[in-house]
Amino acid sequence: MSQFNVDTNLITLTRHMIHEQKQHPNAKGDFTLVLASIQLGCKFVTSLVRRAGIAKLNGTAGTADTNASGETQKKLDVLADEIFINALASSGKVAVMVSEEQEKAIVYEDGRGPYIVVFDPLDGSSNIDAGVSIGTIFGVYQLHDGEKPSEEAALRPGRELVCGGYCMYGSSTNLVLSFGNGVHGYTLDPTLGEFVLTHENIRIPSRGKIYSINEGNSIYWEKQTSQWVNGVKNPEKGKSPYSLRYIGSMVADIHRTLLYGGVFLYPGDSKSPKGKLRVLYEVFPMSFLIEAAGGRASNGKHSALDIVPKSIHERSPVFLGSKEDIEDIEKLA
Ligand code: AHM
Ligand code: MG
Repeated sequence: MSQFNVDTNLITLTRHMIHEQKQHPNAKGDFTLVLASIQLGCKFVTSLVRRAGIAKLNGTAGTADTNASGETQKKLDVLADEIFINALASSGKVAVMVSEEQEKAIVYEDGRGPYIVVFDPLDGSSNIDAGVSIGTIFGVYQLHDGEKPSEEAALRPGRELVCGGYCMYGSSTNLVLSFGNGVHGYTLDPTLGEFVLTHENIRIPSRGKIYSINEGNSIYWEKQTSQWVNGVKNPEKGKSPYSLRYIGSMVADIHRTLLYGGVFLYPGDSKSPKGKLRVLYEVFPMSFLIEAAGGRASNGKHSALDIVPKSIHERSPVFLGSKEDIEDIEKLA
């Protein structure tokens, strides 16, 4: 801190990456380039989200436009997808990309780089037009030695991620990520255009006071979900009931869960046995962060990071949050 109370020695994400690279003598800087392209994508999307209303970027892309899961695409969904694809491709280090908005993986067979990036370019689309927080979710894998780039190469357990994270476009832009050893949060300083370390080593409390779930689906819930939710709403005498918070943007709900504790649930139910959220680019990166912060990520029975996806848009029930709360839910399976 300088004598005028200005921090002149900021820890930015770029600085952190340069430091990390130095710790690995064989590192060639490839991953630093991938992360630089993700940072660029997040800054670009931030600028579009901030002026969406003025620039007439709210609303659907066009009547016929649906994504790989059959959902209507918003203009910002389409733009965010293009932004991340272009940024990642130009890094020259990404061999395979899987996006929520693309039916098939994008595969570069020219041996350009060792990385596979899975992403949901703009999650929480239903909240876009209301100005509620939305975000980008991403995960990075590395091709095995000698492995050829292909869509199948992305079908691996979340435990193999080398990096997982999200960027939340909320009252500020927050990039939260982990390489498996600790979770760090960076806030975009709009005047510098840099992500500055603001949340070092985020640890999720072992038990929380908040549950987060779309309670409108309760008539379809399975016994495991109903029993646990009823339990925290009607606790034994002397204990307080949990509070309900549900934004409907996974990124914002997970951001709160990481910082305050509690649980975020998107279970399977009689209407949608596999739930809603997609394994590769929603469940895995968030599970990776939650476990790296000391929490628990589950599909209801075992760690969500051990799921082996069979297709790129596969869904899974997911239970994420404070370790002891999630273990209580697993006991009811
Ligand atoms: P999206 O990828 O189409 O935006 O859908 C994912 C979102 C998550 O952000 C959120 O947790 C969930 O859908 C909310 O679903 P619901 O409206 O069924 O509660
Ligand atoms: Mg999504």
